[in-house]
Amino acid sequence: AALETDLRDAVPGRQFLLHYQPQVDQHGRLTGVEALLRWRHPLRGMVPPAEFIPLAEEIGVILPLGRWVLQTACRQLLAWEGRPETRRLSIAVNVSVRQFSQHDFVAQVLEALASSGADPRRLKLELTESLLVADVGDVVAKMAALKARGVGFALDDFGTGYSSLAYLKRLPLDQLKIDRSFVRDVLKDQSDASIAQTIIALARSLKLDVIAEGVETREQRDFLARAGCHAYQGYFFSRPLAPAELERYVRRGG
Ligand code: G
Ligand code: G
Ligand code: NA
Ligand code: MN
Repeated sequence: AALETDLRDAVPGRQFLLHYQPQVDQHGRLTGVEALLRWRHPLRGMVPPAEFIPLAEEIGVILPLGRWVLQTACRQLLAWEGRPETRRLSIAVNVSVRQFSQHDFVAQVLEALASSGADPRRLKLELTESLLVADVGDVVAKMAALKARGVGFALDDFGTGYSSLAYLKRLPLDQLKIDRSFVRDVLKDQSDASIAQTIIALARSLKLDVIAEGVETREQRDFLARAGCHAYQGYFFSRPLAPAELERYVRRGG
């Protein structure tokens, strides 16, 4: 309950901040980042998202917070567009079901883009399969409206939810993200290896990009590369970084 009060009172921009985790291609070159929310609590220190996102969803704070995340990511995009070494980076933003389900969600995203002046083609929204318990027609319509402006979509944590392939076919997605629970034991567990290979093959046949998250070792990366996955995110490349750290990472050349 104390955490709940603090969450209601926390001011985005003061206690919340975004970190950015590098996403790289087969050559290890940085192509974009995933924005990850951090809560710097005045007494508790850094509270991990797993501890406050579910609570923020439950009490509705996720709505103003999610709006702040979109605005902040778009402003960051514009700042990076202004420098040659970061101008091509994309930012992937996590969108909660509750946020996406708002009737004005499309307007919120367009407003964040317009007020920042960021290029919509550099913004990617990460959705989860849990969205598909809602009205799929509404989901598809919102996605189509944003895609028409150039915004991209990734399906996060793919394989952990309950979505059917029939739904998957209807969504105008750009990318599948292989959940890190499959990547973790991909070298030790034959089922995880098969699942990862199947997701990669599925993405390829649906003409979607595929990225693996939670890549922690060279061996995992090599296995995924052999299976046909050429985009990665994980501690092997970098943990999530504050903006200044990300800029240092870029200057070092990854
Ligand atoms: O950073 P970390 O790996 O601990 O994040 C844990 C979870 O919190 C992930 O599932 C991630 O998708 C979620 N998360 C991180 N940032 C955001 C955000 O800005 N909005 C929403 N809705 N979820 C986020
Ligand atoms: O899917 P989701 O958006 O929840 O994933 C992002 C989360 O995964 C963040 O909390 C991030 O800190 C975490 N993460 C990123 N890379 C790795 C990794 O290589 N290993 C593990 N265990 N977690 C990671
Ligand atoms: Na995510
Ligand atoms: Mn994920």
